[in-house]
Amino acid sequence: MKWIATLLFFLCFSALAAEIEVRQPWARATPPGAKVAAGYLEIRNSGKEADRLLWASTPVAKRVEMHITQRDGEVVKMREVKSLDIPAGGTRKLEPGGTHLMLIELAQPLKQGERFRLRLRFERAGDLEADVEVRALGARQEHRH
Ligand SMILES: [Cu+2]
Repeated sequence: MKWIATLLFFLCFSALAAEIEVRQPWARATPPGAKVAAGYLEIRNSGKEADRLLWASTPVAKRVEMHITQRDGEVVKMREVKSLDIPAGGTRKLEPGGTHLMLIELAQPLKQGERFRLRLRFERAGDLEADVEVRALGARQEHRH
């Protein structure tokens, strides 16, 4: 009986996790001495319920924040948010000039061509890991804090 319960739990959990898919995770390479970097990815939710990204972490930085970008006239400002909604049946894009992950207090600069692990925690789907590719320093527009 006990193993059946365990098996059911495992099947339910893996079905749920499969509803969230992380696509094309990447980060911009950083100049020497830089202490922050931006990370981008697409989160696809194929489930019937909305989910939320609650937390992220990586071995290459002390902490990871979720930032949204707001335009106020000529000024572009960034603001930390505590979670990101992922609509049911939708895709949330984190991209340059918009919502992004901010890697704070990098252990060392990110070099083009390197890869690192990123762990993401979702309210419903639980924990997922992504393999992030570091792209060229000049990739797309510049982004300031
Ligand atoms: Cu930011």
